[in-house]
Amino acid sequence: MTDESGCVRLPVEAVHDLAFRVLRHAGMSEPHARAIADVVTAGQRDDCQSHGLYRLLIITHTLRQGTVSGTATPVVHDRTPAVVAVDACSAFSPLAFEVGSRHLAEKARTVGIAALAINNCYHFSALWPEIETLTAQGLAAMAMTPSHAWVTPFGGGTRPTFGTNPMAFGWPRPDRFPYVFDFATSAAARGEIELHRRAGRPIPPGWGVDHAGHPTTDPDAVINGGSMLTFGGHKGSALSTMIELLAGPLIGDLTSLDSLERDGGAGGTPFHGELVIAFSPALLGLGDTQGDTQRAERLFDAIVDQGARLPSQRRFAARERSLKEGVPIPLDLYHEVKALLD
Ligand code: NDP
Ligand code: PYC
Repeated sequence: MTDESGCVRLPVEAVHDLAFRVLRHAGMSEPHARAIADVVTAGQRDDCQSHGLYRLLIITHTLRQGTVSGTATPVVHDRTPAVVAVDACSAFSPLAFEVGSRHLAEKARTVGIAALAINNCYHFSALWPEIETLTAQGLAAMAMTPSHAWVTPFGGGTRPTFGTNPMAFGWPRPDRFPYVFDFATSAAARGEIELHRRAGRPIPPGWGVDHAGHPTTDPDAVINGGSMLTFGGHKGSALSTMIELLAGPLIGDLTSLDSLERDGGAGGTPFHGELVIAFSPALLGLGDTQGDTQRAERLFDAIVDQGARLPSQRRFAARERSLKEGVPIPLDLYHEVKALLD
């Protein structure tokens, strides 16, 4: 039943089917259940454990609170030739992205650079699936979003103020996986700390502090009353502030402080907006597309030639393994997810 690492292995389609059934059982409409199942299946397939099937536990918890819509149809507002906004109408974000990204890609191909603002969404997902949707169409792309105020600013702060605020970037590469990075501007995603707590493992130093602001490796002390730290000291703090502003007030939406306040201690998925920007290399360059591609590839070669790896390389390798050997799911997680069908 389990492999040597204690995981159940299922074909990708079976993982998707399990996620879809859990979400339908929890009351979600077919379009939302399918869009969310796509994202959490991709996370599990690519060994992105903090944003794979584990998310179903939090999504269903959030649904039980009754504030999230499992059925709302996203509403598109075509604001300008370069700007589209999608009102998620208090539903989870994946369906809103799916609808909005078609408009975004079309606009970027027409005017060179375009922005998608997703508003009023519950946001739980990794950003790389969205970035890969755009790189697959030959576009470069960036995405960012706040979350709940769990992270204290660099330089003496003790009050959680920023979200874990991920930022992702992608660059299309002909006939190979795109260049993609996607990381929280906290030292690690909240989901990583939660997984350490579930497994009874200490977190690495530098991820968080306890309620008194003392460094700790106890995930529980960080989650309950403590706070998380930014990556890269003052640089992470500034990038996190930028994300709060660009994916918050700039697009008329909430900050992580607002989101946590709105949650009122319920422990649900953060509620706010997301900003996605797409760039057309064909329209922004000077016409030498082949030369531009070669210079980009030379840069990637120069990184890997000296032994460094590209971001997403581990994830893409996990994807290839999962497609060949089945998607590994830790046994306890598998049982918890299946129990959501009871
Ligand atoms: P990590 O710190 O694990 O880093 C993620 C990125 O860095 C990946 O692109 C990863 O590639 C790359 N990377 C890691 N190690 C190396 C290395 N040695 N050399 C080159 N590249 C490397 O992730 P986080 O904990 O910061 O974030 C995990 C996920 O959580 C993200 O997908 C993010 O979107 C999501 N998240 C979502 C939030 C939300 O509000 N929706 C909030 C915060 C996080 P690889 O995958 O191949 O290892
Ligand atoms: O892991 O920090 C996180 C996170 C927040 C919202 C979704 N994931």
